[in-house]
Amino acid sequence: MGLFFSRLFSMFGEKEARILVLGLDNAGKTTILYRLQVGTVVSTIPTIGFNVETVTHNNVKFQVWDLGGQTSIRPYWRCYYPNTQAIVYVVDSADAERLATTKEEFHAILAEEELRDAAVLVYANKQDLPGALSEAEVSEGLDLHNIKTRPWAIFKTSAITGDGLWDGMNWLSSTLQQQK
Ligand SMILES: Nc1nc2c(ncn2[C@@H]2O[C@H](COP(=O)(O)OP(=O)(O)OP(=O)(O)O)[C@@H](O)[C@H]2O)c(=O)[nH]1
Ligand SMILES: [Mg+2]
Repeated sequence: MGLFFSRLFSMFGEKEARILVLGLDNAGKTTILYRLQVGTVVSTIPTIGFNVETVTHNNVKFQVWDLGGQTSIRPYWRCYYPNTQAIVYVVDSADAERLATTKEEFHAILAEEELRDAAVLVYANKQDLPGALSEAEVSEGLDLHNIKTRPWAIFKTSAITGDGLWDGMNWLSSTLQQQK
């Protein structure tokens, strides 16, 4: 039945995509999910487990999985890897101290066989905070330019003001629509 509906959707041009929102704890993942889904800033508590919501944008129906980023729960991220079309990797740009840690987690994700074909959208989040690293600094910190085998992009965002979030989703929807 699920397959029937997904075929029916694709007949009308709507694509479905399963995406994972990953990143260290406190990066802003849950705030971003609900900013996209309900359009407002909700108050969050650290995620233990996951939140999942549907966001439809530019003819793509995204099933968005927001996973908890605390050190002790990062090992469980891999349980969610199968059948993932894209990773949204969220960085707290105001947390320069943990840039090396977030790079390490990011590269572990890129090395996962199950995620080999997943597109990568990076949000350099919390740009509204004074002293936030620039998009170029986050890009360099994550060594993004060495990614050669899959589509990737970085956008500077603020989940509080909403700036940049939809620019990233525009990129993601057009990137996924180009894939079969
Ligand atoms: N100033 C500012 N604060 C933000 C932004 N995004 C998120 N926050 C705040 O950062 C804190 C953590 O946000 P969450 O969305 O809960 O972070 P998370 O990545 O889901 O954290 P875990 O669930 O623990 O992995 C909250 O107090 C948010 O309001 C942003 O763009 N700017
Ligand atoms: Mg969360």
